[in-house]
Amino acid sequence: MKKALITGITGQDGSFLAEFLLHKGYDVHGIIRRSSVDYRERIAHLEGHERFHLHYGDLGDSMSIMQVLSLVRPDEIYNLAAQSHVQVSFDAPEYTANVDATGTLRILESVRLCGLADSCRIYHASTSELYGRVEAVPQDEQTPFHPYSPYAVAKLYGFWIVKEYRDAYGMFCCNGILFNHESERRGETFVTRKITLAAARIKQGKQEKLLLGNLDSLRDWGYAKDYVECMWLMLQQEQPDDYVVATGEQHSVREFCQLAFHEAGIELRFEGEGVHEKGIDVATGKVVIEVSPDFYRPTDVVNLLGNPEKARTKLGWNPQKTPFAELVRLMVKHDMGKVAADDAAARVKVNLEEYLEKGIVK
Ligand code: NAP
Ligand code: G4F
Repeated sequence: MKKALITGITGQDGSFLAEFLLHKGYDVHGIIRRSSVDYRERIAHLEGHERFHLHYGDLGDSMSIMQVLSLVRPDEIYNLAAQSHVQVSFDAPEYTANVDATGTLRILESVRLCGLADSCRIYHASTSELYGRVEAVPQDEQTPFHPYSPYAVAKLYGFWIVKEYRDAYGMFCCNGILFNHESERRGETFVTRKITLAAARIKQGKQEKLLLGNLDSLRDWGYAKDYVECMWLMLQQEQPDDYVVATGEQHSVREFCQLAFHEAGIELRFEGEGVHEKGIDVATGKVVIEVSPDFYRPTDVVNLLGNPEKARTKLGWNPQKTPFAELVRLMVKHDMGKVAADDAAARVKVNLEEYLEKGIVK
């Protein structure tokens, strides 16, 4: 039985990858951070599985990484842990560098120090943000990098240190240059999930308006569940290499809004430009989307489109397994259910409080 270690197992990708590897028969180990609240929603359903194990550790702490590595001695490591929010990296650039850049080095060097360099294969979560202020469209493995945020600069170090360990020590390590991938498990402050949740809340009368930043930004959005398969495929090849993982299709934030609101039952019309642009509910004439400069970034990456040809031909991976429209549909469907369920739970709580107050229940 193969053993895999996943850093970032509580995140969107980590949770899908853990399910995928359990299904493949792996013994799955994950590194989690200690927190004062137990927040492991995405992997709660896996806890108790006989081949699922969690260990405390932090990418900022070499000793904890060494400890877990020497205990588990994995065959494969998937290094997904990161401060992954681009906007947050402008507020916490030093922390982002420590986890996303030096944290990657800590994993690689710990593998060497634990004597696993010849046996352990490593996948590293690299990113399309490396293309940043893009020098060509679409982007592939040959396109020059031009990072354009503290996050991207930190991830650029991660990319090169993975390559360096491959060349210097002959280690089997791969960079997956993943374009944006989303899901019903996406963090709620990334733009797609912010939109699908807002569309569901506005439709159900729980929110008046959605405030967004740059509506013109273009992304190549895929489904996270499909992308974790590609991470695994990279580690099953004869030779380590770096691969672009993308759908090859591009949409704007505005288009994402239009489709998500349509799925929620609201047709949108956009009027105005820049900070004055508004999304209007055609049926009611109400403004449901406004632009706020609070969500503009000091430097923004605005034209990402990946060319997944290498992953398609060499790995046999299907970039269009879940088309864009299907991705938006499944996210909105999930969030319509979630908003309704949260509302029902809140009503039960209010009723109970009222009944207790009136002495109807004791
Ligand atoms: P995510 O949902 O934000 O998950 C990040 C994970 O990293 C969480 O499990 C988090 O743990 C963990 N983490 C953060 N800081 C840590 C630290 N100091 N030590 C240990 N663990 C730490 O991110 P994601 O969307 O799944 O992305 C996974 C990886 O792919 C990230 O490296 C991201 O930068 C990269 N990536 C993502 C995309 C995308 O579109 N999703 C595209 C390209 C690359 P907590 O739960 O404790 O916070
Ligand atoms: O959803 P986002 O925050 O994702 P971003 O910045 O592309 O980063 C994600 O994808 C990267 C891969 O390219 C990963 F490496 C990274 O870890 C992360 O998963 O923003 C997407 C676009 C940006 O141009 C942003 O300016 O949407 C624009 N946007 C417009 N309004 C907004 C908003 N982004 C956010 N988060 N919130 C808004 O209100």
